[in-house]
Amino acid sequence: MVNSVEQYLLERIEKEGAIHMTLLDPEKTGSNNCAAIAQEAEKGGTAAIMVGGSTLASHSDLDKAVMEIKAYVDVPVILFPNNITGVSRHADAIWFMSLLNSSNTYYIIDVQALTARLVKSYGLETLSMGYIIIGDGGAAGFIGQARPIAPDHPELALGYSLAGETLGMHFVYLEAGSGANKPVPPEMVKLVKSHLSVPLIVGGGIRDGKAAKHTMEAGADIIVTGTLVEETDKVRERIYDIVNNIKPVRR
Ligand code: 1GP
Repeated sequence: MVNSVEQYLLERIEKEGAIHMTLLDPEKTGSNNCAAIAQEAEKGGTAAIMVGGSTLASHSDLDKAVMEIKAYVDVPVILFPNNITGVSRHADAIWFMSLLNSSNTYYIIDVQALTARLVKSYGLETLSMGYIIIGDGGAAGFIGQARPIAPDHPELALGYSLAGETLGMHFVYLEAGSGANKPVPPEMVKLVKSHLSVPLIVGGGIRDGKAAKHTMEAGADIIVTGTLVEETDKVRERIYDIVNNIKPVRR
């Protein structure tokens, strides 16, 4: 196991060009099933397991899922919190994130202030990240009270992304929303990546290797999929299809 999850991610991006992460929502998959899915995703080549969900309410389910995943996989387990409930002491790291285009200060800075002491007391590694909702953003957009950035306004996504980087965030995440009909447009990914210095994460609506490849070629450093593993019993093969399509090309 590496000493620092952030270092591990940066090294894998440097080496492989782009990497994949699997998002597991214990509320959707059932906390009992997360470990088995994570294990298959790891065998398919995913670089990390993210755990969270927009409406996740049970802290005990989160704890259980994280502990079980940790027992079965070697790749890092990173929390993707929706709220105070999204923090577990058993994870390797937490996306310490701000929903930059929320209309509510709760999701920009207040929930972070409420959880920062807890995160520190647990000794959780923090990965600071600017989170930006594109389009309606599905449940994340609704819960996070986002002012959605229209997919045909890449310059707005660029502005918020650069603001996140300039404020010191180490990662930027363009989110179309879990289960989105369409991923973040490649033109938007391309524009943001061409100006950004920190790694760019893109997720929402990516279901296969082809979509992942388009997103990677546009400039994504980290591709996140969630719904994909909820809809199949061939987790390893489906993840491999994505990993295989984003690996060979080096930028
Ligand atoms: C959601 O970006 C992630 O936060 C994953 O989206 O469920 O559509 O893969 P999907």
